Amino acid sequence: MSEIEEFVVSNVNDDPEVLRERFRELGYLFIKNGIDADRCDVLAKSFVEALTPYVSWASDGRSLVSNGEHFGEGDGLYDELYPRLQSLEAFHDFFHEPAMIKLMEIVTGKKAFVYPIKMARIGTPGKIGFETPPHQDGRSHQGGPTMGGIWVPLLDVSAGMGRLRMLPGSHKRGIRPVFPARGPGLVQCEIYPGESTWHVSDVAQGDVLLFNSATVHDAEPNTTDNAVRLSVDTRFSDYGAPVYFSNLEPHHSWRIETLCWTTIYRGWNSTENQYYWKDYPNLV
Ligand SMILES: O=C(O)CCC(=O)C(=O)O
Repeated sequence: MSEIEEFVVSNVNDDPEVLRERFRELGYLFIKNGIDADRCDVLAKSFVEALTPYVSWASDGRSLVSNGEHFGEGDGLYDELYPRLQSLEAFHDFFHEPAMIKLMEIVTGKKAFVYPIKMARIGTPGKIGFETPPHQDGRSHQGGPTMGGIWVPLLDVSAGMGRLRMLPGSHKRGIRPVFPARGPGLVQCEIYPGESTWHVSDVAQGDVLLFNSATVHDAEPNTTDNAVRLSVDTRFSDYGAPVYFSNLEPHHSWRIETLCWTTIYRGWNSTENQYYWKDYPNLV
């Protein structure tokens, strides 16, 4: 039986050494109002436009509803819609803004390198059992101990909508064996005896979660009638750490033929965040 505690809250202006020590201890940082909520709002609006008519604004104008067909990663409708999100320049730029890099550098204590692979998550209801299973990004992204994950809700996420959960301290026990599972990644890692307390909270637009590559995390099921959870995430490391080649390709490009950088970059205004990793010194 698992128990739930709220995330330990951090603030971007806390002493960086205190934050790093907390990260070392818990394996994650939950930074309240870590980035400007308006930036999330702008990106959410572009996403919703791209997801029309399947996802639209609820009457409160601040949350989303699913209109009809529910879909998860790998479903036909997902494969049709996902390239539209991946093609948005603002989505990729989002993680290269100075405020984002600053958060990553709290963790690394050094110059950060943002992974090229960027993930957008559209959590519709009606897909119970297909939510993100407990996993470690160190395995899925072949990342070393200094790789981290950064996850940002583009709109508020409350209980029932598929909140992201962290297993505090789990990073201290290394990369774990896995077995097949449903949901993103298709594998689930072992949870060891005694690991029963998870951390999770309602999160607001602009909050940020940063987590160690070995921290076990998963998502709760979206049990709402029609609320959609929208979030984005990527990986980062200290500049110079090895970056495994699969992270240089667009998310889901291994399955969706139209997902390649040439197609994604078509229509972008700037080349600044295109192929920016070409001179990275440690691609493996
Ligand atoms: O948003 C999700 O459901 C999955 C996110 C995740 O697992 C990650 O960012 O590593």
